Amino acid sequence: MDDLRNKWLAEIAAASDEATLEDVRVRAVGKKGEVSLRMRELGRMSPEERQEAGPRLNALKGEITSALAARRSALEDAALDERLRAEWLDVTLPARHRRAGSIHPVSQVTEEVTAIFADMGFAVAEGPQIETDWHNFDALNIPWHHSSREEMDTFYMARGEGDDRPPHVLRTHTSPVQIRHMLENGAPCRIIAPGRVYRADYDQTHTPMFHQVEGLAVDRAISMANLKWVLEEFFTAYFGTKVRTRFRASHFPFTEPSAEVDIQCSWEGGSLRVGEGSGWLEVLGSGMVHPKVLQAGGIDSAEWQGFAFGMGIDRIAMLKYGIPDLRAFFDSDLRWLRHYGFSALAVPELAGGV
Ligand code: 2NL
Repeated sequence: MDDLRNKWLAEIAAASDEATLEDVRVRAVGKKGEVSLRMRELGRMSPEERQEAGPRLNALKGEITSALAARRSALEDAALDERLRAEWLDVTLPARHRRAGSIHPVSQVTEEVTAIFADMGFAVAEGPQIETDWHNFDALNIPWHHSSREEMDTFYMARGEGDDRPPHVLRTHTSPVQIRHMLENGAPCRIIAPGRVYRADYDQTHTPMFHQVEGLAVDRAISMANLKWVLEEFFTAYFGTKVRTRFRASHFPFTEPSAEVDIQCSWEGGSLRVGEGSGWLEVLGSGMVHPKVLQAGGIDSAEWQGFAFGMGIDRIAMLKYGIPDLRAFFDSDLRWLRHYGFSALAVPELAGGV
């Protein structure tokens, strides 16, 4: 009995993990374990022998069972201590540095322009960047022989043999968005159409993709005077200082009369300042919508008239934020983006009250 006791207590003490300990338990006090087999032998003993051996075997089984439990809990404690040691983590350490992205000047300025015109009751209209040549040219009274239609200036979509769909182009201005808006919504209307436009042109001051915002207001009694007020209000809010405008007679196929618009500026010490001085800077084209364009938009030109204008977003972004090189806008150079970009958390500020 003592040999049996010493043997199993030694095995329990030597078990160094829970699997080994479970194996010891099965071999000692499991159904076919050594202690259980001994207990079964009690039946073959004389009553005297049984009286002597029975309680001792029971006591031994109890002793082994509690030794197993004690060893199991010691092993569990050791495993927990090991995890606590290995999985230690300093939650007070500073977080890993993650660089925040920035808002591109074109996005920032589009937001600013949209907010200013929204205050004057203009909604934003959007449309496809691939247009039919009808929406991009014909509806705008741009004749067949007009230079802008030539493949030198316009990106035409490739067409396969037997493709009988109308010719498509990458829109060269956002005017087709306004044509679609007129066709779908009729008059009166007050919208701006900001977005990407494409022209086959690449040099110091031109990129093949750039951004434009056009505006359109159609009503019964709208005039060039309303146009001038809206534009002066816009530039004053955009640049945060009172800005005078100068209208020069011009010509576009889609407006009659047409005017190019300059804003007041000064050139002193090589730096440009908008809203002061006696210089002028051309920033915009505009005019009264040509009756044929209203008709192409499904609007009765005997009852309605309107003004329209178009300007480059990239250009007015360069002017406001002092960005010298247009081509760098679309290089995706991270250093440029960090330098000229805006915080996503900075709400566009508007100097509306000036
Ligand atoms: C420029 C010239 C202009 C328009 C765009 C327009 C649109 C419709 C009808 C009439 Cl749907 N006009 N847009 C009008 C005049 C000028 O842009 O030099 N942009 C940079």
